[in-house]
Amino acid sequence: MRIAVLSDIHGNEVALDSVLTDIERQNVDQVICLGDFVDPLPGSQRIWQLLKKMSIPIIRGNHEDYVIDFFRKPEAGFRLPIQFEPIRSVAELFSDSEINELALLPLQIPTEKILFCHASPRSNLKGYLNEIDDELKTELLAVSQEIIICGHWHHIFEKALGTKRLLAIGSVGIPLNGKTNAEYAILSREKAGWKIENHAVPYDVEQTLREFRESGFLQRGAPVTWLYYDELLTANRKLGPFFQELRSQNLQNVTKEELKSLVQSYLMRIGRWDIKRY
Ligand SMILES: [Mn+2]
Repeated sequence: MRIAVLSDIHGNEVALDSVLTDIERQNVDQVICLGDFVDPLPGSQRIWQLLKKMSIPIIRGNHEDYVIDFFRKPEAGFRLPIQFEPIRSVAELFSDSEINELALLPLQIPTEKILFCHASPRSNLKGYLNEIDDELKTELLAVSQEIIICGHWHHIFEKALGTKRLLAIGSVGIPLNGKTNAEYAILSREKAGWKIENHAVPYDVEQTLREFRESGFLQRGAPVTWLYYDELLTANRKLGPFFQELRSQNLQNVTKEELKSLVQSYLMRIGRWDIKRY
């Protein structure tokens, strides 16, 4: 049994195409998607149509939730209205019935030996990138499967707790492991148990960036899309650290213009500001 596991496509059709071509050569029995296939890139809705056509199990990630929430209640604002500006453009791509379909996607897919989820068994947003604390310990021990596999972090790791393994796989669409290759994983059952192979597939990043610019999505979702753009270009984390800084300075309720200058100074400070690009 070989299962290809895809996560965090984030609307990146070019990366997904490269991954699907690679999977054709890998002799897999099953493909599964762990969520966050939408936002911020313009291919988000076409990817949903493609995944449906593939008839594979699909989990609802936090970005699908953002799009659903925004679509249904744009007037209610948003959890952090400015941070999620790119979602406006993405939500406009979807029809009512497609949004209803997204809302029906499950948060977990349990099998006998493996539990598939987005960020963690209990949430598609909250999980554990760093230490296994008591909360995670309790959560993991309550799971009956021996393997828990998640996406969400765009960062590959594996943690063990007794006989249980927590595996996080990389991202197809916004890899953040330092190399701009589309990442996915293959789980295979061997005599000794399940084995995980992480695959990194080269894709045409320039084409993705061009589509981001030419669709107008880069401009309309600014300044948050500036951070995504640089993540695509470098495969290094920008959104997480930037918003962590904002939180630590209690600067979450700033205006769009203020946010623009904060993002700009952040990118300047780390040597990544390029006015021509934006
Ligand atoms: Mn996520």
